[in-house]
Amino acid sequence: MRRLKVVCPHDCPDTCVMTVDVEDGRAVAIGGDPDHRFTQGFLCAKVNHYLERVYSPDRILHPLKRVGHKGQGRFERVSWDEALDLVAAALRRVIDEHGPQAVLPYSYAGNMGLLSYASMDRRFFHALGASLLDRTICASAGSAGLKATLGRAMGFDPEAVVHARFIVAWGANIVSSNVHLWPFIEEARRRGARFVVVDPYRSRTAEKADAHLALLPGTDAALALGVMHVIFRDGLEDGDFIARHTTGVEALERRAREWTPDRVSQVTGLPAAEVECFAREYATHQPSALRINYGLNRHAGAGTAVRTIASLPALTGAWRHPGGGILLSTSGAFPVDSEALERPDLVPPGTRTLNMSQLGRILLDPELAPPVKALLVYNSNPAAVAPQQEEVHRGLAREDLFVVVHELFQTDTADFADVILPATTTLEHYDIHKAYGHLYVSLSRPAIAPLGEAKPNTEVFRLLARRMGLTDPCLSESDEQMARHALKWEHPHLHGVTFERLEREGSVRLSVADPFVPFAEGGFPTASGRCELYADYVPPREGPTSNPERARTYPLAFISPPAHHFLNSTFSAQPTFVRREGGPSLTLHPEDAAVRRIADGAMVRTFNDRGSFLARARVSEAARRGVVVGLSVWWPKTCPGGRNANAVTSQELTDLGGGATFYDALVEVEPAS
Ligand SMILES: Nc1nc2c(c(=O)[nH]1)N[C@H]1C(S)=C(S)[C@@H](COP(=O)(O)OP(=O)(O)OC[C@H]3O[C@@H](n4cnc5c(=O)[nH]c(N)nc54)[C@H](O)[C@@H]3O)O[C@H]1N2
Ligand SMILES: Nc1nc2c(c(=O)[nH]1)N[C@H]1C(S)=C(S)[C@@H](COP(=O)(O)OP(=O)(O)OC[C@H]3O[C@@H](n4cnc5c(=O)[nH]c(N)nc54)[C@H](O)[C@@H]3O)O[C@H]1N2
Ligand code: SF4
Ligand SMILES: [Mo]
Repeated sequence: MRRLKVVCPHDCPDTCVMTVDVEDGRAVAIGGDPDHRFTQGFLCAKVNHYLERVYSPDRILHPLKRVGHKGQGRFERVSWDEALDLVAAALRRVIDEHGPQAVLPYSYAGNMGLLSYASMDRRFFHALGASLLDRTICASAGSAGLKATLGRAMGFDPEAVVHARFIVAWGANIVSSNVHLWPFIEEARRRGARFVVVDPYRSRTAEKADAHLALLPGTDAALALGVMHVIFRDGLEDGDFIARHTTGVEALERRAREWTPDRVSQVTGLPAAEVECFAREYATHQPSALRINYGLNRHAGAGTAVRTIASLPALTGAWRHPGGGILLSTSGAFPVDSEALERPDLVPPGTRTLNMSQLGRILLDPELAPPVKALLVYNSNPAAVAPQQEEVHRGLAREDLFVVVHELFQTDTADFADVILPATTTLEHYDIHKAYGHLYVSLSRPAIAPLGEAKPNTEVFRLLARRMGLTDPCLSESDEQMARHALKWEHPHLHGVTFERLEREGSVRLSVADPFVPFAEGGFPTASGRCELYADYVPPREGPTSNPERARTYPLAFISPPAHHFLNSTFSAQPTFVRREGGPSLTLHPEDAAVRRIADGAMVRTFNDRGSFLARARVSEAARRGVVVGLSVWWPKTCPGGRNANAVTSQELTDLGGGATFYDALVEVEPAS
């Protein structure tokens, strides 16, 4: 038996290193790497069962072509040669008739390895001249907000949170979606830290908190303005840090003056006393750590909210201390060479960019010129995860749209395919990983041979490039060649780190201080070199207080955060996890349930003018009044009625970054007949 190490590729801040025991070419056991400082020897509730996924009888192991009508899900096995010929012929036909921009890639973070996420695929589409995809479905509003205030997606060293005295999980369900941070928070609490959660829903993380501020969705910036109000009113600011390392304090202070705790209370639905208390504790307990996350990123004003909240630590000087400051993503600390990986220089000038959060609109737009005629989907399941599902499904069902899906499982998206190509798991391919929740670079080597005829993303696009007669030498580079150029090795954060060392050690911490205290002495990577303070509140498009007219018809704010045992729509059809989650549900407050005559366990219909879905009611105070919660993301075809939470979400975008607004949706709920 051999023990090997591979990296978990899923869209999760923890990027764990796992151990895989292999016997006669078969993986027989899996675990968290005990030697890795962030993984700490354990995996999450999902990936603990990874071998069920790798060896699932439901895996797609051979190329398939459609035999039934679109969306019906009837396919027949073909050889790789035939599948590639079909795809190449269709792409040629589309390009001849409509030009290369009628081809659209659609991918996201099903696999976050640097090679699997964006390397040969991008080179291929760039060389082809395909439309570009703006990958906005998750993090773009927050990235834009963070960049505006701090200059880059960076924050406190997550391991240093043990030193914090006051920790806030703000729009962050750490126990479910960032579980390897939890032991560090527990250690801080053993040392006396207070832990507060800001979340409209009593999540698993909120259940464990010292205090839970259940505000209305999308009102976070108003809460932050209230905190600033109290800081200035009571003279709790760090004048020295502000003077030396920030710009814009006067305008910020003027704005904050308008946000009395009473006004904050009206907008957020929190008692004014709770706002006061939170503000005073935040300002006076140092180091204070704000772990903000994507839960507060899915509203119309999300970019401004992150920009505003990211201004808080500079006001109190929290950045001075290990574990102090704010953290959304560590990804900006990694010197990734995306020019080398993706070759944007190959993009023909004038190529258009289409926003992935509006896929339905794009596919149904009669004016789009050229129309999208070929869609190549990989690392993503848009029929489940993209907003406004009716439009997405109608678009994917277009008879004149050629759809290729590279997948491991027969997802709802794969049901719409003309050609399905089988993909490998992380155990079966090579990759190199950064992280967005810690500071380690890791190399992942195959532990077992690909199952059936499965191929990794890089190989699929190498093969397609050849089939399409594309000859740029970069289109035939090997995975290892690309990995060698994936990082800017001469960057100071990689001082002393080489590719060879990575090969030897598997996972290496960036050569930053330990603990890393990025802005203790200022040095913000903004244009001014200072933290660019800013504060404003952009209300949710569909909030009960911000859009009372729409709220008359659809009075409840709907959010659909990840279920504990799912990872977006990955794992959502794996029997163990379906059993544990117990079927699609809608949590609503007892008072909201009572006026609608909804009993716990009853089937309910959640609807608005965009669509509807069915789920079982969970009547519980875990949802605050006026907010209903549908833990996600279920596969639509496994839901009663064939639709999931995204039936009611909208394709409108965030203020900054063009992000999706999944949690900005008003709905009504009724008993299902
Ligand atoms: N188990 C599990 N882990 C995951 C994922 C998963 O699906 N399952 N997904 C991965 C991915 S892609 C991402 S982006 C992250 C997502 O994980 P997080 O970044 O933690 O984001 P969410 O779970 O979407 O939301 C976190 C919390 O924010 C709350 N929330 C919703 N609206 C608001 C709001 O307006 N304000 C505030 N303050 N809170 C709000 C939600 O109720 C939820 O409890 O996790 C990753 N990890
Ligand atoms: N209602 C609602 N909708 C949401 C969210 C929500 O909280 N609520 N969350 C949003 C967020 S944060 C995100 S990030 C998006 C996520 O959206 P996606 O990135 O589409 O994530 P998944 O649904 O997990 O789908 C990823 C697919 O990639 C496949 N895959 C895995 N590895 C590989 C590989 O190596 N190669 C190929 N070709 N395929 C692979 C998996 O089998 C899976 O079906 O969803 C968004 N949608
Ligand atoms: S999903 Fe996240 S927590 Fe689970 S094993 Fe992968 S990286 Fe670790
Ligand atoms: Mo995400």
